[in-house]
Amino acid sequence: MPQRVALVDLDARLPNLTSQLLLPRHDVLAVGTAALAAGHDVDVFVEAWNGVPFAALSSYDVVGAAVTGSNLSRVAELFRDLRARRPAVHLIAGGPHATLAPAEVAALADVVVRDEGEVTFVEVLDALARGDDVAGIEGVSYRRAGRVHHNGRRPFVGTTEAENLDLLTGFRPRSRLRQLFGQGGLYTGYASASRGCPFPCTFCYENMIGGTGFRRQEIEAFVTDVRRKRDLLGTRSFWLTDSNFTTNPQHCRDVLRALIAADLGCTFSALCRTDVGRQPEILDLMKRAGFKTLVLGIEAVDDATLMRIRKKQTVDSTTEAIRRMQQAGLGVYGLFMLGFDEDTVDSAASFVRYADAHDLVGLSIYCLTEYPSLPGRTLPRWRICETDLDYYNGHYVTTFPLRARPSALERAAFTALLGFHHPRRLLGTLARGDWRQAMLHFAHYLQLRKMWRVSLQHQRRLAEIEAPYYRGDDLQVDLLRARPVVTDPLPPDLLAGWRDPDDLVAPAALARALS
Ligand code: B12
Ligand code: SF4
Repeated sequence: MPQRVALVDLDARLPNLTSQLLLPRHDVLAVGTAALAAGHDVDVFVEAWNGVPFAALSSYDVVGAAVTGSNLSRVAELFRDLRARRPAVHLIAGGPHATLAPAEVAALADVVVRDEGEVTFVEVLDALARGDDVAGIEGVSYRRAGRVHHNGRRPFVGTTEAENLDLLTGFRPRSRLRQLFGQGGLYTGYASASRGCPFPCTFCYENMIGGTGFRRQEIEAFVTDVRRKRDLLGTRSFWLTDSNFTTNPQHCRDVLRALIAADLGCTFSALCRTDVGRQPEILDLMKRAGFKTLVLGIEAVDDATLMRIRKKQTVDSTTEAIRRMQQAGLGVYGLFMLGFDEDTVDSAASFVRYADAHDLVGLSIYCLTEYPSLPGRTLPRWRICETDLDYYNGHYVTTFPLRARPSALERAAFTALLGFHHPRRLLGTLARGDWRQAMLHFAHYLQLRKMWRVSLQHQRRLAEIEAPYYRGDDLQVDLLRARPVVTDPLPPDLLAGWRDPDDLVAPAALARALS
């Protein structure tokens, strides 16, 4: 029997630097398209596009939601409310945080779909329709008798079909003025030419979510996706969701040639690594296909840090790549990471100096993140200072830096970002006739002011949390180890086969001995 399904994409509670891009934050449309093809009756609600009809959701058999760290509290609230209103509704969670932390997400959903949703979600729907258990379905986690069970991982899916935009029930495009003044941003299209990231960077969770490796999307479906979204949204501005658009140079060239041939009149931004600097043909094709900005993971401006975080690039190779992208007529937007043990309050300013020296069109600074419910990766879990996931969007400091107080590091990050995107720079960019960059600075500045107001409160909260742990700017490591903020041990049902050799959360006996 077909299930009546609603798939929901909720924005995060706190503003972040990409809030102005009005688009689904996760690919619920891909999941909905697969469920429709399997014969279910599906509606997709994207908060930024067709809105979420909260009151009507309890009339569905199944409600699925995408979960990131930063929107988890909103999904939890929605699911609690739906459960109270209609106990029989089936609540399914998927998306990146459901993949990383299924035990945590299983506390709020009946079934957690890990990794890609297209095949697993359909199998879950079919099982629900038959009244069967999900125990035999690969790629799901669920609670039974007080314990979370994780079924085996499902192999990644290959090519998927172009997304069905008719699923966006009730979507009425708004004028650009209503988008800007009513929603604080502009519709942005998105599409992916590939999935997966084969790189081992320690600080990034992408290689654990999208899966190590590389899967190409079928090119015709990709171009169809762009065309359909352009026509529906009336936007020509696209964000490509590939973890790294140029991972496979041959596929990348084929995609770019197809975009040039389709002549869609769209502009694109994509995430890239510095390797693209060694691909002059790709850079040339990008320019011809309508690429304006490449978003480059620069991360750090010293080689020791880059080596330690296994980024597999050097400062010199980055600088050379930037030069070549600019020579090809492309703007470079830099992404930097803050919070490594080498970092001080001056690190954020050093990113701005680097960005200025190399004429970047924009920059974003992300604070190193570890998750309270997961084993640490770059830092152990006992280095976490903020446990409220609403702050986990990379802009707020959530770990204890070794050589700076958390509140001071967060202030330094915002000061640097606000300085780089300050309106005084508008004059220079306007004088050069660069409207696009002037708009970017101005939009970032407005958004950063919003985020700064949140940060001021957060800095006060951090100052209280950090007070006992610092002498001057130095973290008292032994004290923190003895009395960490995160005290819960990792649950035994964390995720099958994933153990943390570095989980140093202080045993109670050690804490007592030092108190
Ligand atoms: C592109 C991208 C964006 C785009 C989103 C555009 C879009 N529609 O994808 C933009 C730039 C807007 C963005 C913003 C942010 N992002 Co982002 N983003 C990504 C990136 C690189 C790719 C996402 C993607 O499209 N993947 C391809 C599609 C097919 O996968 P998907 O969206 O995950 O959906 C599949 C499955 O997750 C699952 N699924 C998804 N939803 C659901 C729902 C149900 C019910 C089911 C069953 C299944 C299911 O099925 C889908 C199809 O297979 C990922 C990294 C990655 N590789 O996933 C980071 C990533 C998801 N982002 C992340 C973050 C932190 C952010 C920001 C907070 C950053 C910021 N400060 O601006 C914001 C916040 C977004 C928000 N929630 O408000 C983190 C999330 C970490 C976490 N633990 O949750 C990631 C993992 C990056 C990282 N290295 O840590 N992001
Ligand atoms: S930082 Fe970039 S290259 Fe490294 S794992 Fe994340 S997506 Fe891959």
